[in-house]
Amino acid sequence: MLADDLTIRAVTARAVDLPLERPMRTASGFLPTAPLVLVDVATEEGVTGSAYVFAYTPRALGPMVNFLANVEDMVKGKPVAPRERARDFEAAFRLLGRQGLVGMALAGLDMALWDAIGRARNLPVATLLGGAPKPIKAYDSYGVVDPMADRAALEETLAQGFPGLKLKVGIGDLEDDVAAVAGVREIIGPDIALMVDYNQSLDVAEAIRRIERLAEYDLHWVEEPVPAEDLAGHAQVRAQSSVPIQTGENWWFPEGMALAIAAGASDYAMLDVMKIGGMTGWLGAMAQAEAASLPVSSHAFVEASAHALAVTPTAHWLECLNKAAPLLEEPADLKDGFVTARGPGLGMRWNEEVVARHLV
Ligand code: SMN
Ligand code: MG
Repeated sequence: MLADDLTIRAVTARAVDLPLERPMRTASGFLPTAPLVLVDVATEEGVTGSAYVFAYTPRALGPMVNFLANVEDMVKGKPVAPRERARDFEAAFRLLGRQGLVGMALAGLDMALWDAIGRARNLPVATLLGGAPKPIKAYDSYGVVDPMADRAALEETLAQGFPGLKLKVGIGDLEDDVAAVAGVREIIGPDIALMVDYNQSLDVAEAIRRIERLAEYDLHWVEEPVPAEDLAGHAQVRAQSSVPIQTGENWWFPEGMALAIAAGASDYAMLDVMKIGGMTGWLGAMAQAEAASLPVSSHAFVEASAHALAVTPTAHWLECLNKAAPLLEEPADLKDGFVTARGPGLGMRWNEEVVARHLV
């Protein structure tokens, strides 16, 4: 069956709230669970495409599920052509704007469409996009870390062969950051890449002060030191920082990335396949990154990002933050700290028994 034969029959969205194996504390809030919207697009031909998006808070689950139910009639009977559907949505929601829950929900639909094409052709999405699945260097992503209490977990990360590790900082004062970073660096040794994430919690002056102090621990990057939308602030911090600045998980669509590049806001780009506009949005973003020589890492969404990074010319790191793993028949293919995309499609099939237990 060829993908151009596929016609959308139905869109189903379900909300689940999944306990996290490692609940995540950040300087901008605590995430005890993973609130996810599962999107399934059924076709007339019998193939179903599936993907999930991350709502950050269970309060956003209902509106996203409702919104997807409300757009079903816009795609019903139309071809499974993610770029065309994206254009339709762009036009239909021009007045409303797509940032926020609308864009997040539509990204789930976009990824499910790409998945359907891959399944119909029995090819991984990475292959559809002109590449092939390949191992992508991954780092293990932590929340706030207490080096003493979390020692066993950190040692497990090392035993798994991860070449990098990220922790959240900024929840207390600079001395708290130093204690965490120094403690983790001592446990992991000099050869593992160590990243820190402030989750937008500082102002420019404080960010410059803290980064200067933390630099001696050989940080691979400092992430979102100031509010994500403060592009000029990020550029100011970057100009004063000896550590590379990472931002991007809160860039909305490729257009948001273009503004950040123009502002010189970041040394690296961390794309969130949801906020950047699904796989279709990622393609626009990765072309900008190539033109600007920006190394691209992924944010969450391990399974879809492994496909996206496999075709990204400036691919850098994959964030291993495996929020959906328990819901999947087969979890992401992680070996020796590298993740390889799984097909066909995006390679995700729901474990319906687990889904049923966590439906909201
Ligand atoms: C993050 C991820 C998931 C939820 C909240 C924050 C994050 C990261 O900033 O980089 O992992
Ligand atoms: Mg982050």
